[in-house]
Amino acid sequence: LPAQEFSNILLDEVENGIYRLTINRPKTLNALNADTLKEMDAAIEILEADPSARVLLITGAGEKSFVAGADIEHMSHLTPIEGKAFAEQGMRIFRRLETLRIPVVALVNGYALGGGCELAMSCDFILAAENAKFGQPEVNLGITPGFGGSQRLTRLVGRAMAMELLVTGRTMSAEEAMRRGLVNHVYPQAELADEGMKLAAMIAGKSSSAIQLTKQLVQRGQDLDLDNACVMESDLFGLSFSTEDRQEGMSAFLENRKAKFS
Ligand code: CO8
Repeated sequence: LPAQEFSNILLDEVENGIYRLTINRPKTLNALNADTLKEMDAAIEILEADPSARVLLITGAGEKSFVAGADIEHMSHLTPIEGKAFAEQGMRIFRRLETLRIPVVALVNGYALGGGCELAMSCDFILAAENAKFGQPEVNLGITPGFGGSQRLTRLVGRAMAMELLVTGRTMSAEEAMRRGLVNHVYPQAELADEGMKLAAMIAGKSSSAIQLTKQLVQRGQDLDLDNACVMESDLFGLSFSTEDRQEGMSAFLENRKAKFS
């Protein structure tokens, strides 16, 4: 599916190598249905095929919501088997995002509930607007999280707080989410897009090979025991010595100039 045919999301290259994916269903507060997930999958395909891609920003259309969850209207018609398939579809796409070779930054401009919180947690960075709200309210619908929420939340905020959030279904302010280690920074809503671009530009100006290897270390390493994770680190450290960026980065330091990465 080419980007021009998307009707639930927008994908644009804001600047060289900086892509922005906007979930664009403001009438439902950007709820995720199967078609939206399919388009997100196609967008990831486009990014994977573009060697000049450096960073992906993900946000929601409008000023009120990032993503208010999986689409409840859509889910209300699903059989148990279809529900499982829907969960698997989301799970696969969020994992694909999490393991995308370039960094992914969530710009949470409002509600990040259920599937929205799960989407944000699959990103490498979360920048939140002051009015953002995070939570996994599935319990209030008589269901469990289905896009990885119970697992990623527990890894990010620890077991006790994950249990509290999942069992009560309560929402957290952006400030609380930052205190608990979910969010990197909180900004006034009007500044969120600019701050996202600043971070993206900083990432795009650095060595893309070093950043890609670093992402792999963090993403893959967190599920390994320390011995194997450290073996992976020394392997990828060695691999980074094979790059032109390593030559340029070290020469620039020794020659007292700013590095120009290719
Ligand atoms: N799905 C579908 N429509 C939605 C959703 C949603 N998740 N959230 C909001 N909308 C719609 C509303 O129905 C409303 O539509 P309409 O104008 O036609 O009535 C419109 O968006 C605006 O919403 P509200 O009028 O409710 O706006 P408020 O400002 O009053 O409230 C809230 C905002 C608090 C965000 C409220 O809309 C809300 O509670 N939404 C639902 C949040 C929620 O429960 N999310 C979790 C869903 S479950 C989930 O995500 C599971 C993920 C895993 C799935 C696994 C696969 C099976």
